Amino acid sequence: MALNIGILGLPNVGKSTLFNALTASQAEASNYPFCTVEPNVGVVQVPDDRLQRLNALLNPDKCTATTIRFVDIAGLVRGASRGEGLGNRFLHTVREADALIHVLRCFADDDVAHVEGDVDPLRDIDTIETELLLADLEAVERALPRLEKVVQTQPQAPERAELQVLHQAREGLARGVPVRSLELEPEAVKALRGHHLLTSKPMLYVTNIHEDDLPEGGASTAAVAAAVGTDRVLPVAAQIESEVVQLSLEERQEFLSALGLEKTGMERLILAGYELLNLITFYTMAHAKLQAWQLPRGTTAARAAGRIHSDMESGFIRAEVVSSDELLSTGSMTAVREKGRVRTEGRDYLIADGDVVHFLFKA
Ligand SMILES: Nc1nc2c(ncn2[C@@H]2O[C@H](COP(=O)(O)OP(=O)(O)O)[C@@H](O)[C@H]2O)c(=O)[nH]1
Ligand SMILES: [Mg+2]
Repeated sequence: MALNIGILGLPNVGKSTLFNALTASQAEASNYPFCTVEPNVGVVQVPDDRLQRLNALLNPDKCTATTIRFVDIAGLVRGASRGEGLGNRFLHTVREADALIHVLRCFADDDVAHVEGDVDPLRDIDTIETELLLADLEAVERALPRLEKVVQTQPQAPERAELQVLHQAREGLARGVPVRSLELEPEAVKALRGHHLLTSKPMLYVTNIHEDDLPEGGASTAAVAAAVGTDRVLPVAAQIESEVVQLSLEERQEFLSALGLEKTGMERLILAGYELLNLITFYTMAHAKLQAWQLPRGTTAARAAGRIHSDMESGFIRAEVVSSDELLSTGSMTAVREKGRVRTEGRDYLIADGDVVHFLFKA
């Protein structure tokens, strides 16, 4: 169950260039707005230093990193919610995403047409957000009549709460407020989940900048940060990134330092995605297989076991836990056991980032 991140934005902003840099695959990066009918999908291994060090220490037969699935979503233009461009076809792909990356064109290049005429990332945010808002408004209005009917005939029906939240969402959307900004109670968020509203998804903004504006991102990135919040913006020079991934690891590091960067755009994007979605990584080592797993922060041990196998959640007995820092500094699994550093935790223990976990369960 890889995390699914949709990359969207106006045509010619650099989505496919970024996608290529991320997946180092060969998605078509061309100058035509509607060239990609089938969304391009790439699965990327999450870079993880800790996993590499655990691998060196534990020497398993197999080592598996977590993955993120990126989808390059083409066809979003002004009027998409009314069916312009690829219209509803692309909206469907957006609905399936866990989170969205909005790529903003911040580079000037007369050879690359801009569908809206000139470079203006704040206007572009507005254009795309409007389409997403309109699509959500339509989805909510389509869902309301059925729920209203149910609640009218059965005032105590469980749909009552859902109806209430939908009204709240509609009211917000009509005022131009995305669902993610409505500050809904967790129960309300749950009630809305089945509607897959586009503006409820966490959104990260990537400003696609000229390399001269690295590493901070220049005036355009600052303007976007002021509008959406600093922690939701990541400056990336997509063109350069797509060249960086062609280099050997050694050359890459040299090239990045020359640009004032420590990590590639892919690494920075994945880290930002983890932050945005509030994810942690934990590890299991069983049957000589070391594996990293993604988890929302605050997940219990029993639920975490269920991520691996449903039998492990239903038959959960206990978890033996050691932090990877402890394990790495102590030097071996046997040594941490001898030192009594392996904790026994129950089903409600909240898994921490970096935990190495051994689940015991009744089969
Ligand atoms: N100068 C410059 N050109 C870029 C940059 N990123 C993308 N391009 C070019 O812009 C055009 C459209 O890029 P593409 O990734 O296909 O955009 P998409 O329509 O958003 O997928 C291509 O010719 C790219 O080479 C950039 O950072 N700087
Ligand atoms: Mg493209």
